[in-house]
Amino acid sequence: MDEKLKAIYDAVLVGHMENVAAGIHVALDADKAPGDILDNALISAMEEVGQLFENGEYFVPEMLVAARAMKVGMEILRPLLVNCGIQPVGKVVVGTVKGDLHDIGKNLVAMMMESIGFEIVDLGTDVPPDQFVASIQEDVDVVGLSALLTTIMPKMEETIKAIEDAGLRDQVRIIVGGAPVTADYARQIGADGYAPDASQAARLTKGFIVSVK
Ligand code: B1M
Repeated sequence: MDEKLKAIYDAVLVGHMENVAAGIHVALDADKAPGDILDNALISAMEEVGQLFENGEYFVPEMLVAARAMKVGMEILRPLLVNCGIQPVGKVVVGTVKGDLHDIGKNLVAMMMESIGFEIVDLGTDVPPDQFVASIQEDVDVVGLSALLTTIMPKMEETIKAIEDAGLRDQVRIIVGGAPVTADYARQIGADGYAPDASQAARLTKGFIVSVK
């Protein structure tokens, strides 16, 4: 790997925000293309972070600091990428369902998805079914529902039902997750997928896009 990109990659892996920003400025000054920096430094580093997490070598804190460092990089690159005409991989609406205020896991899921190139519409927490429905514009590919409270899980089913009732179910894939949610539960309520953690949620979502586009 090019040494300027490697410096950014290594800084993301250890979550060093200042070094990510400095590394990107050095790379841009050396005429590296923003898309090259995005794909071969930021995104590839986050893919490794996801792998380390799945292997049990990284835990939530390491993933969070890496995702934040990645975000710093994205903020520098985003306007340049827009100018280059680089399109996001796809668009994902995420939110924690009605009645549930937990957002740390959902934020991590959003950050991991953003880090591999998705545009994210984050509806926040305590999101009622009709707000999810209203967020589904033509360009939305995937809706991600998060819940941490067992008592609130039925709101996921209600949200999926509301999307169905609005005639939008065929337009989007729906994935669900959160500590009490299981793959069986996801099937039972008619979701298209379940992911136990942020890294697998990002991978699952990318898989949907690759299979469609
Ligand atoms: Co609350 N809380 N909490 N809480 N809280 C839990 C979840 C609980 C397990 C604690 C306990 O009793 N042991 C329990 C739920 C029990 C249950 O129903 N199973 C609980 C409770 C009961 C409550 C209150 C009711 C307490 C009260 O007021 N009596 C209350 C509810 C408020 C409400 O939501 N209406 C409440 C409040 C809070 C705080 C506000 C204090 C705070 C939330 C702060 C915040 O989120 N901004 C809080 C916290 C921090 C927790 C614990 C300690 C940590 C949750 C967390 O952030 N984990 C939690 C106990 C615990 O887990 N040890 C607890 C870290 C996070 C990275 O993991 O969210 O699981 P997680 O996300 C993972 C995966 O689940 C997955 O990926 C993430 C990253 O890998 N994932 C997805 C998540 N969403 C996904 C979506 C996907 C795919 C994967 O696709 C779309």
